Amino acid sequence: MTKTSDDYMELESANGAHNYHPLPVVLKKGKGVYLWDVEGKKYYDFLAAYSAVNQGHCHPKIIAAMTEQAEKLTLTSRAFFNDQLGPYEKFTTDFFGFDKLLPMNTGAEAVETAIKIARKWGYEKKGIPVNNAKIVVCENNFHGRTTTIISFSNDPVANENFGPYTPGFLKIPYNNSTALEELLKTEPNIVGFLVEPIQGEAGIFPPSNSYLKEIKNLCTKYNILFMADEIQTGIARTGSLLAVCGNCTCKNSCEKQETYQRPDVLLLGKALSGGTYPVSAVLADNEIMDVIQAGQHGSTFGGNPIASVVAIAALQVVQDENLMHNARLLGDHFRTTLNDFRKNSKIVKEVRGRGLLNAIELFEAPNIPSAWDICILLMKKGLLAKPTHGNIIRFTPPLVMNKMELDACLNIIMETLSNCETKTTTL
Ligand code: IF1
Repeated sequence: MTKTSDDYMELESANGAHNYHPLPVVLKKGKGVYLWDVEGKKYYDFLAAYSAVNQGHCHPKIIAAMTEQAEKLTLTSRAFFNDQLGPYEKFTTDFFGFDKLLPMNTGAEAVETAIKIARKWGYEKKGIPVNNAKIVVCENNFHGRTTTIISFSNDPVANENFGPYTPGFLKIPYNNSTALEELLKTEPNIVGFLVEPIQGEAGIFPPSNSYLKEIKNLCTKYNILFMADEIQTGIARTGSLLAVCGNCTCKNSCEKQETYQRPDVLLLGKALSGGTYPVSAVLADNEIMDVIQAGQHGSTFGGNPIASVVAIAALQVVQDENLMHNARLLGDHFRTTLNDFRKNSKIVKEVRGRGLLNAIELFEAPNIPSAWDICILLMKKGLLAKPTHGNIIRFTPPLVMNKMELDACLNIIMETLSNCETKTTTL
C-alpha cells in the first residue's frame, strides 16, 4: 500500500529524534523552483533548503557531474590523492580570489576550521600567549551546532544544558563597529572577528551600508583576521557573488571593486554544492592557511571526488546563469511589492533583506496570526516558507526563479496576508 504524508510523519515521529518541528508537508520530488509532496501536490519552494539550493532543485548540470563521478570514484580519503580535488581547488581559489582552499563537508565544520586556523595563526604569526587567543563574535549569531559553536551562541534554545562551554570568545552587538574597536583597544589577545555579513537566523538583518567596510578596516588596523561566514549569504544569494562584494554584480569577486570588503578567511557551504551534497570550504591566502600542516586538521570526506566535481558544477551554474544578477533584480521587486503592501497592512511590520535573502516581520498581537499560522496558510496555497522567532517569515527561493514565477508567488503571499487582514478587523 502506498504511504501517505501522515504515514511518513508518523514514522519520523516514532523513530527519529525530535530535534526539528517541520511544517506538515512530506516532499518527494524537486525541480528548479518547484517541490512536490507525496500526494503529488506542487509547491513553490521559498526556503531553498536554507539557501543551499540556490541553483534550483536537481539542477541537471550538477546532477550530471555528481552521477558521472559517482560511477567512477566516490571516496579515497586524503590518505591518497584523487584526480578531482586539485582541479576543484584551482577552480575555486581562482573563482573567489584566494591562494588556498581547505575542503570540509558541513558549514559547522568550516566554522570550526576557521576557528582553528585563527587561533593557530594568532599563536604562530602574532605571538599571542598560548591558550589565550580570543575570537570576537556577534550577539544573535548563528554559525552551526557543534559544542564549540553553540558555546558562543546567545540563543538558549541552541545552547542550554549543553555546557560546559568552550572558552575564548567575546561577544559584541552586531552592526556596531564602535563596539568592535572598543574591544580591540583594550584586549590584546584577539586573533579574529567571525561574522555573518547579513545575520540569518537572527531574522535577516542587513547591516548599515558602511558596517562591512568599517569592520574590515578595524581588522586590518589591529591585525586580526576578518572571517566572513558566507555559508548562507554567499554564492549569489544576496545579489552579488558574496555579501562582502557589496553592490558589485560581476561574476567574480574582484579586488578592484571598491565595495568589496575582502575577508582574510572566507567560509562557504550550502550552495557550494547546489544542495546536492554536503560541501563546505575555508578559503584564505598562504600566510594564513600555511599555519595548518599535515596531520593538524582534516576529515574523511572533505575534498572527496564527488564533492569536488559537484562544487565546480554548482559554481559554474551560478556564473553561467548569472544568478547574482537575477537575485538582485527579483529581490528588489520582491521588497518593493511587499513594502507597498505593508503601507496598508495591519499585520506586516517590516520587509527587509538583500537580493533573495528576505524576511517579513509581523506585528505581534493576540488577534494577529503567528508566522507559523501564515506559513501553514501559504503551504495550503502551494508555497513553502519558514517561520522564525514566532513573528518572522523567511523568503529565500531558489535563485533560478523568473519574474513571472515570482509574481505568482507574490500574489499567493499578498492574498494570504490580505485574508488575515480581513479576519483581523472582524476579530
Ligand atoms: C539548522 C538558520 C539558515 C549558517 C551560517 C554556519 C551554518 C549555518 C551562517 C552551519 C547553518 C542553518 C542550519 C539549519 C538552520 C540554518 C539556518 F535558520 F539557522 F539561520 F540557514 F538560515 N553558518 N544554517 O546559517 O551550517 O553545519 O548546518 O551545514 O537546521 O540548524 P551546517
